[in-house]
Amino acid sequence: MAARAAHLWLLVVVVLLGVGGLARASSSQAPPNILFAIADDWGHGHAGAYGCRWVRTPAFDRVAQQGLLFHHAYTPNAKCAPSRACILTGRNPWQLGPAANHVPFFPPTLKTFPEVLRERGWWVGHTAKGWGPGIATNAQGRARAMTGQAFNRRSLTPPTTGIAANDYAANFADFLDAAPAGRPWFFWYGALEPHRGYEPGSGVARGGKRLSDVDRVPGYWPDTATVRGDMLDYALEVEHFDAHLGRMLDELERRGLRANTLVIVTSDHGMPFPRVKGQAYLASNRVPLAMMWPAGIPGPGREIAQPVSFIDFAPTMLEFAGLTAADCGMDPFAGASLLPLLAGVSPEAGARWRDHILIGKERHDVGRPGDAGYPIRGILQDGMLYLRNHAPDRWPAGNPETGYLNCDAGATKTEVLEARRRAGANRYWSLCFGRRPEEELYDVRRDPDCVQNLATDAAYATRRRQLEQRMVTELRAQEDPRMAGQGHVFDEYPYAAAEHRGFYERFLRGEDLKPGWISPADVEREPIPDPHP
Ligand SMILES: [Ca+2]
Repeated sequence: MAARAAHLWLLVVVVLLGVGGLARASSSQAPPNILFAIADDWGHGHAGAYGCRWVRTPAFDRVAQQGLLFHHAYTPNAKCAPSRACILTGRNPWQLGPAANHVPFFPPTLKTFPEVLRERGWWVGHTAKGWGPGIATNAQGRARAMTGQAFNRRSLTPPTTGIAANDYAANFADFLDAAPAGRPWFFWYGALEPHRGYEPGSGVARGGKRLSDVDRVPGYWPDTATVRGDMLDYALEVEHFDAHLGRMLDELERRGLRANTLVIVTSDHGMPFPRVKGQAYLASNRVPLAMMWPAGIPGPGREIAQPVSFIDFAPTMLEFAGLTAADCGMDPFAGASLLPLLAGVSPEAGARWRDHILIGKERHDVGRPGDAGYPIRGILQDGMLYLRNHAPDRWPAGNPETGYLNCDAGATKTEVLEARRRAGANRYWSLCFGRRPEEELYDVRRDPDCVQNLATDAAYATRRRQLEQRMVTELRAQEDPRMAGQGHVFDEYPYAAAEHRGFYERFLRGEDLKPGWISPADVEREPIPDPHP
């Protein structure tokens, strides 16, 4: 079996080299080992390799310099569980049934690529956060190891009160120590940073940063010391993730594994700040991505401009293993193998690569009547982002009277909520928490913050219609239930955490539901006049 996989992999390389006319041939004789490093809530651009000065990421930069840096990598869904489900299955959220949602019951019939690799003899493990939050059991009701065996025994004294005690790099070393000789391995480094909460002021006090280091505050938050400080606390947590990645790269070097290990570094979605995580704007879905594999990726230091999606990872992994989805019981992929981009983009391969990205979301957190979500579908093509809000009467970040549950508590959220309470209205509050029109259209090259909606601008009418038609055509081909008038199924799938199911009604009846991810002060006590725009 292993011999067959290696043989197929070589064939793939030979074919690609033939097509691409590459600088040098691959020396790979076997599938690579794979280190998949995924931060929790780290936004695109916040790395030295992207030119950022206020977040220092020497390990990520090293991977980019010795491999590839991707400029247009996206998750289809900017929330932990659905984003990770897309990675693991190679399918878009609307193709995942209940797993489109955050905190779902993951369907027992939906297989993940690490489960396949494990079946085929790979050594598969993870540390900290794999898929989740939610509940994943097999048909017999037993817990599934969707990212392999857990390695969490090693701990450390965390540098701040907001950082986890898991010694990720030491746990990776334990995984390598336990790896059987002669078998390829796959390791999922699922850091818990830079997820909230943060130690307030830690970016300055412990990171030695200055508020003036932040080169730009996005247009949807006020540029205040509080917001800048919050951004620096986030930066410090990104640096913790990166420091452990650096130790893991050193470990590979020490063990002589560097050459034939594919290292992938990314994040599940954008930063845990208002209007980013949990939404569908450019900063929500665009993620950092770098890959390195000295023995297999020619032309180190290349930068990749093609749009890639998380649905491309699973097909890539199976190609390394010499398998197809049909071979191993996975549902058909919506994504495509990244091998043509890894091998070098020939004009032919470049022309064949996709020209757009589809995004979309259903229910994230609870907090609306009937546990309803906030359904969005979107398409990004040629620098334009088109969004269709399928239930614009609902509140995009959750209802005010339950505390906007799809936005984690933090200093920036508090600042924006307080500003509206003082003045009765506030531009930042409207952008972050207010209701939205049915259609949105942004020129993301000129307006990366997506604050100038062009959907009703006559000059863009043709473009808007083209994008909408393309999006609907693609979604129909992918059998999105919402395109067939069946979108209600996503609201009807039960929220897996029973203690918070039916949240809205129970909270308003006065039950103490302890929603730990928001602050009691986030809850609005007075009705908010916010007519539908
Ligand atoms: Ca996350």
